[in-house]
Amino acid sequence: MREVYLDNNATTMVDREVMEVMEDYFCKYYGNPNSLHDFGTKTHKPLRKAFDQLYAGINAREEDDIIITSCATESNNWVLKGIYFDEVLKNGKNHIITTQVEHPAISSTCAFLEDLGVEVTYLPVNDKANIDVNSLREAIRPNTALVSIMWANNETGVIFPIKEIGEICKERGILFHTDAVQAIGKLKVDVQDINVDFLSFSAHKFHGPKGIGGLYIKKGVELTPLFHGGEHMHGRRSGTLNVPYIIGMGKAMELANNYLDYEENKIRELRDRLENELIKMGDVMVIGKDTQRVPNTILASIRGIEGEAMLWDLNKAGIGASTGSACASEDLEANPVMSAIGADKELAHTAVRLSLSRFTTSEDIDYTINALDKAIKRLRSISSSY
Ligand code: C6P
Repeated sequence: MREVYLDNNATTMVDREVMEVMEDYFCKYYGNPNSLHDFGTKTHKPLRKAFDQLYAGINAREEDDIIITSCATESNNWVLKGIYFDEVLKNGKNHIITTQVEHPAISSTCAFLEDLGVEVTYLPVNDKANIDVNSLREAIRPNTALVSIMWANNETGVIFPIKEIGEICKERGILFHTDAVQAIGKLKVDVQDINVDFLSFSAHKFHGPKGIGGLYIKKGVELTPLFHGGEHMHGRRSGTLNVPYIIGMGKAMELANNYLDYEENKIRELRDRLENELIKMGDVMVIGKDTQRVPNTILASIRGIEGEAMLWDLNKAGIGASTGSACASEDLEANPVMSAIGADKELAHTAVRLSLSRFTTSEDIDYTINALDKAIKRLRSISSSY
């Protein structure tokens, strides 16, 4: 049976080229980069190269920081909890603005901070699954410490107006963080083109290894560390560097940027074909269809069919998809983004997310269209609500 992986917003396959550059740094050049002997110092050059690839990948300046973390969840937690120390406790700025559709790495951390007395405004999304910058303008208060808004939504793929948001934050003198996990490798991410103070990313979303990510911090911006210890990464995040994974993430970032045009053209074309054929199957609504979206993502509501039932049929056909965020897949709550755009409970339970990558082929799409058609016919024939 053919296997088709369409859950690339959850995680991606590690690129073979990434595996190859990592290999030697497990058993051959395994020294601690802080050690003075050759085992340690031999890691310096490849690490330098990896950092250069990361800086070039997001167009950071030499004087900015890119701090290695274990994943975007850590990067996001660090920004919010660091702001709690730096702005809430020290400066009495007690207000954070975010959206109703952030990943739990933001929303759960905000809920945790609310328990500590921080006020959080969750901006709504409109029926196009996008946010209205006027609602941001209206939400800003004199004590707003931080705006944290994702670059592209992981469920719908909708691209938020990050440039405008950055300008508003600059005008009002407010720190701005963006979770760019779903933007890297799908869009040009240029930290000099937008006013952003912090930007989070995770390597496994762009064909790098799991368990490594980063936080860009603009030159001169303070952020109290979460990890104190051996003063690694200029004292901003202590802990021995994960040499092979950093080297892999650097390579993955370089490749992600090399493939941007391919994503924008070929992957968008495959995504659009899949989406249009799905819509033709009837009573299918694509969330954010007329909004700017990353090229690889479809979040569709297929009327009369529970998302989980659809996943089951697709899985039996060898196709991996999701009903939304992978970390929410075990609870049977309705898709939270569907709820945020105002879908009723029944509709919100019909969400299916299909996300492609540069390894998705035209044959994969033909196969998926056929499997979707069969699954929709079968499931609707036994549905009590269709
Ligand atoms: N989203 C999804 O299925 P980690 O797990 O730390 O590498 O990435 C967390 C994360 C943060 N922000 C965004 C926008 C994300 O999409 C994710 C991961 C996956 O949508 C898994 S829950």
